[in-house]
Amino acid sequence: MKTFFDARQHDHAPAMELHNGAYVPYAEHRGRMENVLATLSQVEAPRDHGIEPIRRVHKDNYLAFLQSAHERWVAAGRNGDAHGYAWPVVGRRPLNLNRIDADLGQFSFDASSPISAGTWTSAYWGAQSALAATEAVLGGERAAFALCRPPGHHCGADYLGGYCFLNNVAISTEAAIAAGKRRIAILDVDYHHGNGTQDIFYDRGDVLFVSVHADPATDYPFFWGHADERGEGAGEGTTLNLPLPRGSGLEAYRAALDTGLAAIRDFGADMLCVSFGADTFAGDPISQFALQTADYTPIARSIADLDLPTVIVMEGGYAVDALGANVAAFLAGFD
Ligand code: SP5
Ligand code: ZN
Repeated sequence: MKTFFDARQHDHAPAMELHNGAYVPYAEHRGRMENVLATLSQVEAPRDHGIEPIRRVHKDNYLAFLQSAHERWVAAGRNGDAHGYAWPVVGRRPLNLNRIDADLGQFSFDASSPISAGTWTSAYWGAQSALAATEAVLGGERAAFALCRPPGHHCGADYLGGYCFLNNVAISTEAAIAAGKRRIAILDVDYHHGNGTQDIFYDRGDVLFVSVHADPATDYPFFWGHADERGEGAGEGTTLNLPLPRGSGLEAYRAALDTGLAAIRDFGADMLCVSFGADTFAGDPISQFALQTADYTPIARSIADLDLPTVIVMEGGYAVDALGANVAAFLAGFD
């Protein structure tokens, strides 16, 4: 399968993240990609599609913030990675305070996504990898894979979070619509709910968002991903959340996935964008499902059986030593 990755996606390198009240090494590190790259052959660098396809998803004030946040952090006399510590819980008034700490709070929803010097560069080229995979599929490939890092599905039009800065699957979706696709299904099979993707398309009737994930009653991101979130306005009924309990293995997973696949068939999509996270793996250090490496192939095969042109973008997966094998097992289902 055509696979896209740019070496500049390694530049994003936060040192630590807040976890259970202490700072621990950042789980979403470059070693993840190195493990995958050692497993996959024939990885291509994306061409530069520019900023316009990113602007279809993200607001200009957020993009300006993301590009300058680390420089402003350093200019304020700080060391290390930038992250917020104060959030406007009720609403987010566009106050334009021009204070780095205020802006970090305004444009994020958690404290687990530090911005390092290379964050913008890596997020930009990760999005370009997603656009290159989309272009390949629009050009006639049956499926293509974007090895996105940083991941994207937690961030929204104007906020970051969950290790995510630019929403790669949303950028792919909007690029496909701009190129003439009419109805797109997004299937999110990361362990965590794709709250940013859901938010971006919540009122859209032309984009179906289906997610199988850990019940947010027990797991991050807690506030989104509950089964009663079903979209609004023109998007009423085009969001389908299929939460599963901790400990779920292949049998429970397949039952939920089959429900999601049936919804995608009913929707009549002309293209599929998959947010693939391998953090559903039994050995994942921050997640609690029980899938095995060999399970990813039949899961992917049943997705491939939809028989839709398919863009696959990388999301999470933190069992680094197994990540390449898990990705390869998933991609094998499309052979
Ligand atoms: C894309 C994705 O999978 N994002 C997941 C974000 C989850 N963040 C909250 C969990 C924090 C757990 N920190 C564990 C650090 C272990 N070294
Ligand atoms: Zn995840």
